Amino acid sequence: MGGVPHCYKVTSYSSECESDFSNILCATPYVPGDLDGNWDVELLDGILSLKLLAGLPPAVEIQTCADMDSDDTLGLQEAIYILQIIAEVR
Ligand SMILES: [Ca+2]
Ligand SMILES: [Ca+2]
Repeated sequence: MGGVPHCYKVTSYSSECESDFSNILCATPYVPGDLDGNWDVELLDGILSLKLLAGLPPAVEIQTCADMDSDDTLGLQEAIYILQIIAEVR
């Protein structure tokens, strides 16, 4: 699993005219459960999620976009989600 950048440039059509293209804009989607931001959900993410639950300081910067249920918190749901991915049951 990995985040692949999506890049776009846009133009506008109206009847017979076309505008110039815009500058290229790129965005890379986040990976739910990827707490360390390496574009993969793996054992380290599971360990980080359990450390967060225990109130221990993480060894790396946590990616808040890893929130998989959109409740703006990283907690038990993420830990379960990550462990299910690691165990290949999800
Ligand atoms: Ca990761
Ligand atoms: Ca959450």
